Amino acid sequence: PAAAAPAGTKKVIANLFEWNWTSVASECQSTLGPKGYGWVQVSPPQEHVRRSEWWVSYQPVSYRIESRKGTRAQFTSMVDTCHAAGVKVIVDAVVNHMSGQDTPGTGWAGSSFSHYDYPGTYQSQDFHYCGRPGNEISNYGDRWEVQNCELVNLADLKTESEYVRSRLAAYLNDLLSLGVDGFRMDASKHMPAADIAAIKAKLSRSAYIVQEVIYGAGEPITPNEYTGNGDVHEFRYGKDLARVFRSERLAYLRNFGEGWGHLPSSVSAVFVDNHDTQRDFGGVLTYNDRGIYALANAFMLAWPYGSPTVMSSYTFGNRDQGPPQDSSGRTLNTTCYSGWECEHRWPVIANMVGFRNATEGAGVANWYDNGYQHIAFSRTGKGYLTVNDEDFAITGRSYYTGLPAGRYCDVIHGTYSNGTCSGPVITVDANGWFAATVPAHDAIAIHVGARL
Ligand code: LM2
Ligand code: CA
Repeated sequence: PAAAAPAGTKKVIANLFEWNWTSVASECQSTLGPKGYGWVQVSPPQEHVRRSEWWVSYQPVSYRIESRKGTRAQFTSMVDTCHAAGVKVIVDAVVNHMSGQDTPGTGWAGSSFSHYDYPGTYQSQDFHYCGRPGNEISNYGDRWEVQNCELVNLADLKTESEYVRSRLAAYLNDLLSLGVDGFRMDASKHMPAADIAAIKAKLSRSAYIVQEVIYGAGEPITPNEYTGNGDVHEFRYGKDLARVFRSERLAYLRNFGEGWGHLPSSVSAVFVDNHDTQRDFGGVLTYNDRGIYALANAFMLAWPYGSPTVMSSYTFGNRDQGPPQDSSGRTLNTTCYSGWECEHRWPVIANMVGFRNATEGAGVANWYDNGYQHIAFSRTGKGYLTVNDEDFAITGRSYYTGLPAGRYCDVIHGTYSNGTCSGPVITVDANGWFAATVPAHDAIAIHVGARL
């Protein structure tokens, strides 16, 4: 059976894209743990080619845990620190391929390599040479080609071979021995689901698995094929959500998820944007959309579909630009709001993680919409969200929440801590109603975990 969404009540994942290990560790302690994030997803930790772009991480040259993000010792200490803060660690695992550089070189940690030769790890017989032009994938309508040719020149591993499977499993088992809790399986579409299953079967203990299979209309390889191995990223979610916010009606969201043809909720991993879609997919909502981006994340965190990941980016001008780094290429420590966006810290987003945790397991009730851009719903007995994305304030309305009477912190505008609320307080009456004004492009959220 498919692995469930990340286990435990704290299921929200923060994707600290390209953060170095030291910074991830301190973030677990200072923010992720305290705010209720259950997981942190980190960028690929293995040795990679030496260049400045972000995507060097996706060009492995060996499985030494040495990268511009830090050493093996720093990685290990990060895992321990995050665990101590109650945060589990998901590693982005690059297993479909090795590097894509045509000229030989030396990796980050000094391993020499050439295309199709990684001394001590893989040799030429471990790769696919599909025989199509440049050995390159060009037709996504051809299943065989997508899985046996090269994705942007990246040396494509024979994941059907016993040796390759064992070598990949040894890498993943090494990470498990350091305490890692789960893997994002990069480029999963480019490997048959059965190959991933075979690698998973060689793992020394259970781990959360989330597979990257980008849905493409009409393509023969579908996300559904992979659900037997674990969760699968639902790329339609962020695309559809962006379209709704940009050009349609929030009222359409009343059956968002399975009702839209998305994967079954129990195996679906969702996000507003990720490191690829914020660069390449045009149209998804990103940090550049500021308030609307926060509202979309608030909706994702309040809506009980799938396992949500909150993206955390560094600021970039062009798509290849790497993270802030020193002259020798080491990733600099993160400084939020200066070169780094830290969306996961934005008060609306961070506070809605608490909403997600407090409402876990409760269904949707009391849906309301005005037919256009104003919606509201409760999470039965646990929480209530209303989003007004109209260009005007909604005044003089009362909302039926079904929540116990009491005074609740509006976690969109205030932070609840130690029994106090830094923002407005919403009073739910004995019949479960409250009255409030919702400004244009704004929201109100209350939940039983932030009751005064
Ligand atoms: C993924 N999932 O399936 C990652 O999420 C995505 O970010 C990766 O692409 C891709 N698969 C391979 O792991 C990135 C990036 C590419 C970059 C590759 C390899 O989006 O632009 O390709 O990583 O680093 C770059 C150059 C490309 C060149 C290739 C090989 O852009 O032009 O191909 O390196 O040298 C000739
Ligand atoms: Ca492949």
